[in-house]
Amino acid sequence: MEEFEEQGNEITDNENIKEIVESTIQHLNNPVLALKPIVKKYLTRVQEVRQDGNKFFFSDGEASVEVRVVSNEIIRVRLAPHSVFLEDFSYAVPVVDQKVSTFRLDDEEDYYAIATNTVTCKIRKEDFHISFTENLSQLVMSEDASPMHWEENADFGGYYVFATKKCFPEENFFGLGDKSGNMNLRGRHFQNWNTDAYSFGWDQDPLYRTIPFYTGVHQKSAYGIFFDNTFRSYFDFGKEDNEKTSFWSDGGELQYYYIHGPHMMDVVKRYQTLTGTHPMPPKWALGYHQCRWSYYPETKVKEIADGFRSRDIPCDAIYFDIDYMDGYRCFTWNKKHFPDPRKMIKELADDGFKTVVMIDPGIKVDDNYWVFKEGKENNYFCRRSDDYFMEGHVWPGRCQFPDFTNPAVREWWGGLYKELVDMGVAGVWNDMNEPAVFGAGTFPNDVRHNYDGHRGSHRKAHNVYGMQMVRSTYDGLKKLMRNKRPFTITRAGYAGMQRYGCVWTGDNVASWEHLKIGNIQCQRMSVSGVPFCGTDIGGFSGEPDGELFTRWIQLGAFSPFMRAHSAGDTAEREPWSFGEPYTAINRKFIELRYRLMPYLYSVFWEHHRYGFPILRPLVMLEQENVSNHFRQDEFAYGDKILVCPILEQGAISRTVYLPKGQWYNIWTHELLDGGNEHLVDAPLETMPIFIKAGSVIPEYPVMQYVGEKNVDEVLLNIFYANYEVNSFFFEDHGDTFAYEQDIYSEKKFTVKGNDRRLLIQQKLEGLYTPNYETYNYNLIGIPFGVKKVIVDGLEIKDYFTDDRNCLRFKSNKNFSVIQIQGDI
Ligand code: MIG
Repeated sequence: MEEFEEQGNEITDNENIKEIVESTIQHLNNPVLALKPIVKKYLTRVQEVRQDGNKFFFSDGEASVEVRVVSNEIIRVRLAPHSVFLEDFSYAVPVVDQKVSTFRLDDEEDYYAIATNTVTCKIRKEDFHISFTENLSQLVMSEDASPMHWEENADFGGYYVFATKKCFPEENFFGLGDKSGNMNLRGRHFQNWNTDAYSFGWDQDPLYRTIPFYTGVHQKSAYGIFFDNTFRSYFDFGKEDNEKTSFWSDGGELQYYYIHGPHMMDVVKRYQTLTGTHPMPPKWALGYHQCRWSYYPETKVKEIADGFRSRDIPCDAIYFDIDYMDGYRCFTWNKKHFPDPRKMIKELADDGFKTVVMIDPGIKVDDNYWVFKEGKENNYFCRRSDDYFMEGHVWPGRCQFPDFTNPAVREWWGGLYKELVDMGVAGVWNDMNEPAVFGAGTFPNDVRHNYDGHRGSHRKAHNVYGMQMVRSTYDGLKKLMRNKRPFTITRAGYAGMQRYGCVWTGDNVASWEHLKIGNIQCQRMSVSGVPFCGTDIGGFSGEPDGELFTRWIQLGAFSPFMRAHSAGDTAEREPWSFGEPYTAINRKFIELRYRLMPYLYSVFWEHHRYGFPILRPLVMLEQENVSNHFRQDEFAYGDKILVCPILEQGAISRTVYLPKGQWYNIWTHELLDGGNEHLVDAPLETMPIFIKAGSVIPEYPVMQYVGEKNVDEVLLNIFYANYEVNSFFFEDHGDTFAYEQDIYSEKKFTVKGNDRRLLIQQKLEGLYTPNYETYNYNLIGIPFGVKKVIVDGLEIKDYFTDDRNCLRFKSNKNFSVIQIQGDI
């Protein structure tokens, strides 16, 4: 045993001994490692503290810990085993420091305490345990179970780093982005290593994206941990030990942010203040997208486009998967299948279709191919540590791969889209950027990356490769499109990826189980800071029947990103492929998507501007109700609409839990009390959808694509409530960045009713004036006989009650107060 040096804490507790013995045995079983001593070290007693502005440095004589007050609610912790911190650089968090009102350090007998107005971070002197307490309730939100520790990595340099925290009884966990299986993460173990996971299964791990951020909820309160480390990382939520939660990684710095709630919504919003929100997408991107591997030749594309228009099924985008290229060479066209792409794209655009094309990272090794030549001449491709190029086989055959972690490469790559943009391409789809390589899976660990000047091996850069690719795509398109909003979609990514594009969940399967997986995945991405997400509607591989496809379209109508996609070897898969009654139902739900477009667009704005997620699982609506920690089917779409997809074959009804408050069934207008479960009818032509009482839901006329028609009037659906509810309605030009200069209109509606009156108020803000003049009202659920309608003091005679018992009238869009009066 003498070659095993145990330094640091005197290890008395059994758990730690078990851990050491186990890692020792593992170590001895590995013939390479067995020759070297392992050194597993723990922080020991705190010996000194030093303050530098909002940073506090604690030392045990050898190792140092930095505790940095980022804001009143966010505190960052970093560990430096030999007191030398790594350069402070992160792809996820562009700017660390935010506003803090006050903070102070207290030197108590047993601990140091750094307190902001909201939270206190305590560092126990005796053993360096770190904990976070909510000031108001004195509740300990998160607390070390053992001190932070590390192990040298003799092969690569650096350390394996570990944090182990207490897992409180009844504590549940949510987030981590791209995971399959149940929403609640408790009792499970996860790994983050971006992986091309074709036809992944329930609970398969890891998948395509890495988002090392989770929210813990216990004692009715929530907090978050963001472990900003790009190496292969691991999370254990009480699996190995019911009372411990740990996270660790194969290198890099032990650096994490504690993010305070107390509500899960606060945690996610604050996480987005660190990693950013999604920019406003071009409005058309919220429409329906049709994709296929692949539509070619041109006649096929036209046939699909005509198929939508001739059947009056709305669609905004058509995708070109890899086969549009010449021998899978990115930025080229197969001239046999697409003799005049410019003309074709123009014709599609004239018919209201946006063209989205795929671009992969693998560049064919071919000295007659300009992209390869430029990359080679400028040394833009990734190299192995012994200086050979990183080569691997992908679709084009032998390929080399740009190092997207190099800013010069990103700039170059962004410019390569010029010709496509000139031709009229409106969006770009980045695939295979885990990065995926046939056979090997991905790059070997020794591949070197620039990492924006903070050089490293593929171990460090792997998980950010895809994010840096889509970043380069997004930034390049933004320049080329002269500040029109780009549309980009990526498969791989890392925390913060939402600043550069939307995502789809990868190669799913046409099965009912995958419909469930996808429903949870989109919600999980949403509470992990990535709001603009969707699944391949219908399932990528395999064959859905009409029922499954229609149920998937219904769910997809409420996914922030709505795209049907299918693999090349499957049967035709357009919304009309299954005949009636499916075609009509699919049309009805795609139309619903377009009718609700102004609502979705407003919800997107609330995300972009204020950090609210678009999809909100029930735990986020009512975290204090522990049964919601286990409910994962129904979700809120924005804060006004509750959706419960039908996930079972043959179902014609299902139970739905409605959160507290009152809810209108969108189909029947029946008013139901929340805080309960209800059995709801759901024959194939409907899906349970509920609107919160008091909501104002703006609606546009159905269009075959966004912008097809001028909006002459906006329909305001107003749902009566006997309490006060606020709603937002956002509008702007829809495709520029003028909103950054405050050129938009934000309307706030307040609805308040009693048993004889309903009051509707509107407040206008912003510098944008929409073109229409009129609101058309549809008032639902008024419990009294209407005697008077008064708009801004003037009585309106022109109102009526329609056959669904809704009160209908019109007014100028600039009203301030409407009063609906019953008998006095
Ligand atoms: O090796 O481009 O996930 O959406 O259709 C497969 C062909 C490569 C994987 C993507 C899928 C896409 C397919 N791609």
